[in-house]
Order: sequence, then structure tokens, then C-alpha cells
Amino acid sequence: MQAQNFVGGTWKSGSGEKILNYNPATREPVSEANSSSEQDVQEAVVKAGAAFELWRKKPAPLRGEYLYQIGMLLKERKQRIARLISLEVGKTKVEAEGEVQEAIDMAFYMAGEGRRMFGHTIPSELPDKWTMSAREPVGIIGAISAFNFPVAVPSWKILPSLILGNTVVWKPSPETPATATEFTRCFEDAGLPPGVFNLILGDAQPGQFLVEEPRVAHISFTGSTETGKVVYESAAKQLKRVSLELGGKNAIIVLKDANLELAAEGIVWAAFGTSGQRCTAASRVIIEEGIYDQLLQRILQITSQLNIGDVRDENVDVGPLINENSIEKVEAYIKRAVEENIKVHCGGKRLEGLPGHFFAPTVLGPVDPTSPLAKEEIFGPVLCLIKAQGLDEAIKINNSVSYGLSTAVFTRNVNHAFTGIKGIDTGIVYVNHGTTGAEIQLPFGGTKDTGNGMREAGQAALDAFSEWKTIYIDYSDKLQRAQIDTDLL
Ligand code: UN1
Repeated sequence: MQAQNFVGGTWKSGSGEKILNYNPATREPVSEANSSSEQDVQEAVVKAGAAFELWRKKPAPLRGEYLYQIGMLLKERKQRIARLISLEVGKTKVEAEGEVQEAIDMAFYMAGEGRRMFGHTIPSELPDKWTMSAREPVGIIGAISAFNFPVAVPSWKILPSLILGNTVVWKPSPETPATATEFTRCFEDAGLPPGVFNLILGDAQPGQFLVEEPRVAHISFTGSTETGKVVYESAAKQLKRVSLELGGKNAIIVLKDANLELAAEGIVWAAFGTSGQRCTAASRVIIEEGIYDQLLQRILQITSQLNIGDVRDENVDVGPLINENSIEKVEAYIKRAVEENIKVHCGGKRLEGLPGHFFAPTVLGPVDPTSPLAKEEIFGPVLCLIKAQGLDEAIKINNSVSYGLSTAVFTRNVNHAFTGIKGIDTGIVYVNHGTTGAEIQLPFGGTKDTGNGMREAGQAALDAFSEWKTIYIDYSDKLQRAQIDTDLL
């Protein structure tokens, strides 16, 4: 499939070099696109800028009507879009469909915001004076997303932006141009006015043009911490607004009083679902003394039942990694584990005999919490088991990494659950469920090197993509000075 840019309501190839994209399970070509040049990006920005003047004036409930339509089209085309995700990313059918569902949910949730989008009316300290606040759009939003959630994560950026009256230029991952095309068609077919939503394809370069383009008011970026820092720095030079969703090193704490069977199932799903390529994936299990061997055995049993392979086979549970670089990164960590004399309980190697980039689900342990394996993001199917004396030490270990996205605690003791919730320093905390599976009506994001304090999804998304306007209306017909004339009555 030859994918194109969608700019100002028209499909048109980028004028940069050709990017070929392969199915990671078979290495067969699946899609191709031309990367976008600086002029291509500028053209998209100009169209988005012109569209902004009209779109921002459309009443929010009417903008919501478009979002309902986008949601309906995503629903109708769910299977078709999911198939493309499976081909380009290597996700299983259920996970790919789940991801499209997340975008459908976001479309309907944000469509509803068209008739809410609450501001505040607050009493003034002066008589005959009315004070309130209302949300205003920011302008052109530059959305840059990663390969691992080519539909759900862009929907968190694009749909809240649109309902608030912003216009969008989206640069998806170069790995997923066909999925991006099919997703964009839903916006086109919903009848959005030209220029309100624009797609530019390509590698990191057009992303950088977008970040540096002065007319783009806000950059919403999902990707590595390393690239996020470059984006932040470069946007800061223009005082540009930025929201960053970056790396993670998510942990599951399992206490002695937990339902161990449930914990083992939750761990395997959170660690090896999407082949460990979620920013929410569990890559550490911190286990309270006394249950290590029992939990390890159960994790190994469940892991041994996973089917790994081409996701066109619906019995497959774990698909490939996205490309050879990812395999090499994981292999380097396994080598490191062997050098550190950490036991490789299962996996630890790529799957031979298959044409794609497959890596066997791997369980390592015990891993010292100070080892790079326990600290750095691996972004593959590798799980490190760590021992802890009790809850307090488990929380300390959890908080000792530079990331802070998602942590889970398995316990049946309510005191332990709340102590965990309070002491854990991540943006998301689960009790008795693994670290993945965030729902769109709640804020999503993390602390420390996982981001820059912004959140996506839920009501927090409205904060990310709007400016507050504060309004004071004095109807006293005289000069009333705030902080000074307050007790004249
Ligand atoms: C991501 O990996 O970038 O919570 C997002 C989850 C998904 C979203 C993951 N709903 O696992």
C-alpha cells in the first residue's frame, strides 16, 4: 500500500525520500510512503492555521457532532483498522481491536465534552462583580506518536485538541503509514472542514520540522525519553507548549497476602502482551520474601503456554518485536544479565526458524535492584524478578528508578493497598491488576523522566490542549479596586 499525506483535505505524496515498511512477522513489504520535506510540513501548518480561524468559531457542541461521526466510523471500520495494525506492528487481533476501541471511546468521550467543557464561576471579593473562567483553544497542535499504539495514542492527542477548537498536524511513526491512512480516512469521511486535521508521514525529520515550526503552538510527543529531551529543549527556545509521554520501568509488587494465581496471570499479561512494547508494560516484579519460588514457578508455567508467532494465526498470544534494532537492544540486555550471573529462567533468545523479529518471553531473576536491567527501559518481552523484605522495601525499590509511569500492587490487605497507593511515586497505580490497560476517561501519564508533568486523556487532556481565559465583569458602575476596596459595603 502506497500511503500519502493528507493536507488541507487533499491526499498528496510527501516530497522526501521513500520509506519502505515491512511486516515484522514476515519481513514482507506492507506499506510505503514518501517522507515529508520542510515545505510539506509548512504547507500543512499553513492549512491548519487557516482552518483554525474558522474551526475555533464553530460552537463546541457542533464540533462534537464531527467527533461522534468519527467515533461511528472508527466503530464501523474497527476490524479493518485492526488488521492493518496487526500487519504493520505485529499486534494480536484482540489487542489491535482493543486499541481501536480505545480510540472509539475517546471519540465519544470528547464528543460529549462539546456540551460540557466546564469552566468555573467563582464569587468575587467585590460586590456587583462577576468572575468566571472559560477554556480557549491554543492554536495548531503538532502531534507526534510512536509505533506501538498507532491509533489509540494519536486519538488521545487529536480528539481532545479538536473538540477544544484547535487544529492538528499529526506525524505518526514511520512504521505505521497504512494504519495512519485508514485512521485519517475516518476524519476525512466524517466531513471535517479541510485543514482541521492534517497527516504528514515520515521519519524523525518532519517531526523535527514540526517542533521547530514557529506557528505550531503545542507539541504533544510520545516516544523515548532521549528524543523527548531533544523535543523539549528545542520547543523551549520558542516558549512552545509541550506535553511528553516518555519511557517507563513499570513494576508489579506482589505481597505474601496476595492471590498469587491472579498475580501470576496479571504479571504475564502485563509483561508479555504486545511483546512488552507498551510504555505501561511490566518489566519488574518486586516479590515479598517467602513467595519468590512459588510465584516464579507459576509465572514460568503460564509463560510456557504462550504461543509466539505471526499474529494472522488467531491462536498466537505474542507477536514479533517491531524491527531488528529492537531485537538487538533486547539481546544486549540478555548478554548483560548473563555477565551479571543472573539466571535466565526462560526465553533469553530470539526465535530461530521464523522470518520475523521474534524474541522469546524471558524471565530473569533474582535481579539486583541496582542493576541496569532493573533500571533501564528494555521495551521487549523481558521480566526481571527482584526480592524485597516487605512492602516498605518494595516501595523503595519501585521508586528507585528514574521513570514513574505505572505500578501495580497485588495484596488482599486493605492497609497494604492504601500504603502502596500513597507511597508509590508513579502517575498510575493499580491494585490487583497488572500495569497495563489504562481507560481513556482518566488521566494518563507519569512522573520523573516519564514526562514533563502533563497528562493525556480524561479531563486532564482538556488542560493540556487549552488556555484558560479568566473573565471579570464589574457591573457596579464605579471603580472598585480588588484587594483594596473590599470592605466598603
Ligand atoms: C502506551 O504504551 O504508549 O494502558 C500506551 C495501556 C494502554 C495504553 C498504552 N491503554 O496499556
